[in-house]
Amino acid sequence: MKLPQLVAAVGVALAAATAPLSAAAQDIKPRLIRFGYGLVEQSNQGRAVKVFADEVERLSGGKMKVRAIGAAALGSDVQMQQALIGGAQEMMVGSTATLVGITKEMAVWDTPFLFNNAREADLVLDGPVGQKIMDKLQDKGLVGLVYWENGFRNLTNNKQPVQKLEDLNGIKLRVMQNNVFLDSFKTLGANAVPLPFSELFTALETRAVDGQENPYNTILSSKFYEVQKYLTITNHVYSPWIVLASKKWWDGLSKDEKNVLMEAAKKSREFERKDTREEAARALAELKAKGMQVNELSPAEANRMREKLSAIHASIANQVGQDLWKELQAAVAQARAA
Ligand code: TF8
Repeated sequence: MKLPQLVAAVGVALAAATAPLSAAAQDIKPRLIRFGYGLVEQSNQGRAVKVFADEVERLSGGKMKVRAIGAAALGSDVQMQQALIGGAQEMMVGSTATLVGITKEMAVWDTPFLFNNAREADLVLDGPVGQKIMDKLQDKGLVGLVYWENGFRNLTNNKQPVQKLEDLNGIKLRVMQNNVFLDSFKTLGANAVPLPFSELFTALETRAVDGQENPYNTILSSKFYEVQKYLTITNHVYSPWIVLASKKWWDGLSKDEKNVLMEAAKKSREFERKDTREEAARALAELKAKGMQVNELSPAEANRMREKLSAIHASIANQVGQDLWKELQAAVAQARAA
């Protein structure tokens, strides 16, 4: 190779490396992506969907457009998952917990007290075990792109402050639609009722249920403080969200188009986790200012709750298989030691 040719070749290689997504040169068609989500636009979920949409548009040189549709206007998590599987909707973000009926392995994320902090969650979710579980969706017609943070869940209700385990007796508590959440709260003595998130506010308002559990962010953005008096800091489980695409649709995309979506998804993940954690750090004070009565559990009561809930572990392990359960435990131990 002569010197000018070499210089040219290096130049091309450099250009490719520094601008891997220069949209014009790529195999990208005009695409309209309907992206559904359950929370309101003014929420950590809504803000991150906006970041994803902007990134997709930027990286594709304006050819790929995301139409973000929030507040469950396209349906509950479960309804949207079905629309993705059927190919009637392209993308969504929602709770991993609502996917357990489709991919049973997703139940591992509902293990009470699995993670001690968000750092552990990030390491395990973004590591090989998180990927392995995400990949299982493909057999069911869904493609998982990234996990976002929903967050550590806390308990609210309208009956009484929950100071001890026994205070849960008789509380009619809305839970997410899966057996782990149902069993967890039955084990704790609550009267657990599965309901889609999209029906929750009304159910609380009309007192069809007494309480619910969600991260501070959601209690704030969904205005649950308007219809709930008591908040108990339980941090009983860390919930991920997952960004999903319809496999039927995804399989018809070019490599470049898939890259745009993956890059944008990763960017949105970094934004979303940071934004969620910042909001969570100030949300409790805001909820108090809005009139919620907040209490912590004494260490002894928190331990009783933990111990009761460990009874659920064996059934989750049975459901997802002992091998995966062991892999998960090893990954958590590794993250904890890191
Ligand atoms: C729940 C979840 C919800 C999410 C959301 C609709 O309680 O925590 O916040 O599923 O995507 O249902």
